[in-house]
Amino acid sequence: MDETLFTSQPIHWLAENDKNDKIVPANILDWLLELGSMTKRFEQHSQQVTVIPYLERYVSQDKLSADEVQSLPESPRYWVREVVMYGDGIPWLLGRTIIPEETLTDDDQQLVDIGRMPLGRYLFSRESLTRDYIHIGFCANRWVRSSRLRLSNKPLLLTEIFLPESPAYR
Ligand code: VNL
Repeated sequence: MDETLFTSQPIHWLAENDKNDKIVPANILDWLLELGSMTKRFEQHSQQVTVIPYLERYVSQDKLSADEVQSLPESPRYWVREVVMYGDGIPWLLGRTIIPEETLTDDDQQLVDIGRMPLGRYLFSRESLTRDYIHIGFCANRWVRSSRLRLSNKPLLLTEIFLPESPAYR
């Protein structure tokens, strides 16, 4: 299985100076800069949030985008997880997570085995979680964000595309 949910259109990233409400509508910005778990935020807008993994496998660096290569240390293998997140059965978000193999030590090896558990439930329960940055962009006419996080200082990269039906656009 070589398919990705993230191909067809390139993501355009905004410059750091463009992260303001003159460029990005204020209600959208508030979603994109959310510091907590997107699962929890979505739960405030639906009865039930579900996650269906679409792709979960190790890949070599040549399967990553140029942005991803730039954002993570070189590694022999990376764990890639792509999911669709639904609010009450409606697709709200595409999530892509890239984890260098070196990040998957000790407890954090569980990350390859979380299945339908939303990733945020794991990450935001870890005391060792820190964030380096959030980048904002768009892809076709959907808003996107990318966050580099660390578990005990070991990096991972999350990219989230907000689908048209998501409450971020209301
Ligand atoms: C997942 C869930 C990933 C929600 C996400 O962004 C997200 C996941 C990367 O379960 O993999 O917002």
